[in-house]
Amino acid sequence: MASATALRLSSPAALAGRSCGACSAQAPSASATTPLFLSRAAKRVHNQSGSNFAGTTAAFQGNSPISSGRQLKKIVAQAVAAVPAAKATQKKSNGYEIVTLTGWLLRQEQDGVIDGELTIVLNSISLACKQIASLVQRAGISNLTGLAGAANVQGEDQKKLDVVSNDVFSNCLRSSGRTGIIASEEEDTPVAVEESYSGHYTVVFDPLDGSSNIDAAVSTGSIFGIYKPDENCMINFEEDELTAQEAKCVTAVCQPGENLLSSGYCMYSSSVIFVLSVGTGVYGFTLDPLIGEFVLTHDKIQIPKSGKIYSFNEGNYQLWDDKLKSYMDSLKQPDPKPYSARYIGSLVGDFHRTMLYGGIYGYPADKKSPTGKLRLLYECAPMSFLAEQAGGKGSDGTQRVLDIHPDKVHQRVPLYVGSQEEVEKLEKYLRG
Ligand code: FBP
Repeated sequence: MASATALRLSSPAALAGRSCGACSAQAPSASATTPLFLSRAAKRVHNQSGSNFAGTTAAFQGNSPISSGRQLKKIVAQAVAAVPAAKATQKKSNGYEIVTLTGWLLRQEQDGVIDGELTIVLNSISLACKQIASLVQRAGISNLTGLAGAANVQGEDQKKLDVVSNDVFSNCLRSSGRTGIIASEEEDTPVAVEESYSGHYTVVFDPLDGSSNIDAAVSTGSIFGIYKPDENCMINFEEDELTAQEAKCVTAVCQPGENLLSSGYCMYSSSVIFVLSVGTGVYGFTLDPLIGEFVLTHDKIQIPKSGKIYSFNEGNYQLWDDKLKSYMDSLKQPDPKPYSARYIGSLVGDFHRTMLYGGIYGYPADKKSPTGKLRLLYECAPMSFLAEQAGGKGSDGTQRVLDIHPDKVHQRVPLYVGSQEEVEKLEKYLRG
């Protein structure tokens, strides 16, 4: 720093016409009383406090001559304190600001929560959901209702829209170039993606859940889960025989939900809502059909700790074991009011309501389905990941669903998911 004496000698003229390094504001024409020293000091205060140059210099006018560095520091501190703090240049909201899913994902990427590849995979999934939303909404007028005339690996008659949604989902994931292995509820075995360019994420999905509701235009949904690529399961298409490939694929997808990086669902109902988590809470985006974008509408969803709503297919009551029957009977005791029953028969619709209102959704094991009906990989694990991210719980009645290590791709497990206290209450009954 130049010594005080040198600066005192410099001519005010030298100052004239100089501009501020920070905001290029013109330095006021130097007057006899504003040596260079002062203007440097003024510039520093200006840069520090963001106040306008003129205002800062004025703050110095009454302070010359300066004899020491210490005196200068004192004057700078006073000046900073004296200069009215510039109003934070808050971008004036024009009321049109929206946070789209793409924008939100880029934000997560910038914050290092996810990488660029995962952003692309999630964007490709949201594109698939937009396509399926329009197909579902027009199913009745585009002859897409009814059966496809084939059965899936679980022997269930596939709906036309099951098959079409599966194609849409697979195509979007493949063309993202960032998926290594994909596994669908509608496909017998997971498949390795030859078009994989980088990222090589493993994606499991139920392209259209609640298909029994499609023809009645009652809410349905798509569900997905994303796992990080498993180095040991990298497919070498040149060398690996098909069997070796398949073996690696099965290994890659048979991971406990605990390893999920992200999961979510898209609900096709009165609104089309895309809900996901990338491990930092749960967010919901509603499709704005006018702009074709998912817009943030549910910021950091929290499942209420308890909720007096239960969602079970009580038609199976007689097939349940006694402990579960006594749990169900307890919900109907008026203390003071009994629980309310709500059951759409579509996991995505029933789960979405449970996320927002609280309560419990359950699909138990019973004499007809001894291991339950819902698939661990495509339905139970992704929903339990979301429930936990929203402060709720996902259980098979005795353990955390996310701890279950799948031993087959289409494994089924009982599912109880929703408000923490409600799931714990059920677990207590089942422990007896
Ligand atoms: P799909 O994936 O084959 O549609 O089956 C799942 C599901 O439809 C869930 O969405 C729903 O909660 C449950 O099955 C309904 O089963 P049920 O008709 O036996 O109550």
